[in-house]
Amino acid sequence: MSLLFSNCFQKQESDRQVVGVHPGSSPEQLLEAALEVRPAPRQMDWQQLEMTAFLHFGMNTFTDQEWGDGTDDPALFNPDRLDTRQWISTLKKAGFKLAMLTAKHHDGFCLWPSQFTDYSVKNSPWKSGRGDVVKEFVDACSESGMKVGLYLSPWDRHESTYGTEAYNDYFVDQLTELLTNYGPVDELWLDGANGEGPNGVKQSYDWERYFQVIRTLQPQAVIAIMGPDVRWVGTENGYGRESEWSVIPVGYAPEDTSAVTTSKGITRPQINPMDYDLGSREKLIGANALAWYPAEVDVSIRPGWFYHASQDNQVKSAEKLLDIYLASVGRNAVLLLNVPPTTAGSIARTDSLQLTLLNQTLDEIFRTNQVTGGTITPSSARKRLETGYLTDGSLTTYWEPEADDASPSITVEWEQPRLFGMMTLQEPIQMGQRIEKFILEAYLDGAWQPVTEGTTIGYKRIVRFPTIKASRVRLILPEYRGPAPRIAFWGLYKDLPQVYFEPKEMAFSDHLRLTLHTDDPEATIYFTKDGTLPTMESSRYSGPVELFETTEVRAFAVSPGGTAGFNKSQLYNKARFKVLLEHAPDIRFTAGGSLILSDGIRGGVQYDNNRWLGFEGEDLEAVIDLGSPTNISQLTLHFLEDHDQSIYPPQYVDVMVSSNLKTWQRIRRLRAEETPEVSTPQVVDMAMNRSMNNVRFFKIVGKNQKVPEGYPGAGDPAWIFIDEISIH
Ligand code: FUL
Repeated sequence: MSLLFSNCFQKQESDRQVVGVHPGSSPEQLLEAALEVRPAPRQMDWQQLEMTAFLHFGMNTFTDQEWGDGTDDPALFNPDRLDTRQWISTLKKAGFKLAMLTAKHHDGFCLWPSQFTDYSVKNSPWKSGRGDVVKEFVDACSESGMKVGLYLSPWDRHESTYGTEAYNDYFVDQLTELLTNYGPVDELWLDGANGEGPNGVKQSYDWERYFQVIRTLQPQAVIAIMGPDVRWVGTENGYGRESEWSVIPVGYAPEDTSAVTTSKGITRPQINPMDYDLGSREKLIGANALAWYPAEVDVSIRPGWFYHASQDNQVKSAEKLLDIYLASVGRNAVLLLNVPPTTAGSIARTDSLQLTLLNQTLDEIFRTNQVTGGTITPSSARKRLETGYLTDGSLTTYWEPEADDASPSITVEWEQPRLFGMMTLQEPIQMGQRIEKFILEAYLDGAWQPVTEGTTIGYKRIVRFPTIKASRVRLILPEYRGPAPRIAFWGLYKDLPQVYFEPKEMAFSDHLRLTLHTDDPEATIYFTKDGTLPTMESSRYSGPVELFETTEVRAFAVSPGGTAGFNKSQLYNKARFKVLLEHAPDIRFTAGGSLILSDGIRGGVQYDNNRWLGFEGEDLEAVIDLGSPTNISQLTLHFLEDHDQSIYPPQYVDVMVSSNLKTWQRIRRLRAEETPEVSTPQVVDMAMNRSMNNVRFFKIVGKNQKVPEGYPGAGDPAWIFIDEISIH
């Protein structure tokens, strides 16, 4: 078999970050090549940071924009209370190991006094033009041992040379300033965005030249996103892939294979980071170069990347952040969480509060590894498996079964049963990535039973599953690359006690019997029914609770050790009257029953959010029972209109009344007002204003129509979607 072992640019490191493969290699040869790929030292260091933070700060902060166009006046940038120490100490306390600042975003405004442009802090009133945010940032980092990352946008909407070769010189000059004057930098983030500059022209970026400059000036820095060391995971929602390979084909053309090593410098990997599968065995077929190219998950704690006061109440909760942590760090990636400083120059209180809570939560969960207290027995071991090898947190001590062990597994057993709902696994990735499948089983009721399973592990994999109690569990590794799998770390942890509501959110007519559960049998549940936050002083749950009115129930659980789970809340709405439907809605759009039509809450514009009742091609016919003779002045029906989904309000609605449910008298025909053509979904009200005394029964008949001419699906039966009938 022929492999071209290439050492990527840094010859002295003799690393195997990129391994070239001859075109036409067999699947076995490709697999063997994949096993040879190793992280470069800089990638190894970066991967172990686990939690890194993004700080989007700049002109956009002050103009309340996401993408400035490069024309905003430098005078607008005035962070007179800038407190970079507050940024770094907040992030440090929350467990972040690297902070990355947007030294220049797409608007081109530089947060340091670059000598190559006037569009920078030196022309802002801040510190009379003598300020330097990059310097204050790196100083704060070095004071507290935080690693430094810099984002420098290649797309520049201000710089006049953008779109010409001179811009590549400009970019290199700026990189050189940043990598020479501010001490060590551990990550350089080069975004691929390539829009038009001020002259309406796009730039052809000289990536290889940029990479050379970075490698030369700061060889320990990983080059992310467009660079060869760190890959964008492919989403910005915080969720990585379940199967995440760090060894992937990088798509160099065959004639380029040598280019990853030689005078041409470092070649940019050619991949589609958004592919569902990047590194499976099937994906390796046809590859001519394989690289260690691990994933980074970038996501913002707020909807935007920059700070906007209008998003202060949309900060992700610690509970959501925990989920993101599990789906990034826990899926073989590094988390890059954006926490944008405010116009006041600091991280907002809401954001830092959620970060602190996240940190406490991670501490709680991962403090006690249950595997530590158990007796470990491997199916076989190449060397003796010393105590602690699997739990000491070091990647250099690991377990490896004999190569002839047909079903490698490790068992852990305790004298007393343990509770757990999370598992962490790590491979010693300094020797590559091998595992393709793992299974966790527990010995319960006299037999081995599956608990959870997964595919890749890589640097770290965390899986969450419903809490179980067992005194013997085993980890089976049925599929792997190479002669044997290797495990460097095995952790089993107790999850936070979670509260479940039964039934879930719903409308009820007379009363509702609510039960609360927790997956930790020893935990205590506290709850409130008045909308206030529950504490350990609140009611203690001891059995089903009867609800007679619309109620918001809030609850949390506490384990005997004092570990509290997240607060959960559910709203139970008492329906104001009964609605009986002549025909049932479509099975997909029942919203849990017709009571939802009178629960006092309108559906919003999303047709499939489980609040709307949907009827396809048939009329809507409903009888309303107000319970007793009532004086009313208005009846309003709320329908949805969403042309893409063929949802239209009825052609007309007949409103009828009755005193005996037998004879009906039509009192009004309602028509929807002609609305101007809208492409976005909207709620359409059809109202009858009329004072009536002593009515108890109404009937409404909504005439379904065909999708009108000129709309998608014209001539087909339309859908009627209704939520809420309001009667006053
Ligand atoms: C993107 C940019 O366009 C966004 O503004 C943000 O900086 C994000 C992290 O990268 O490509």
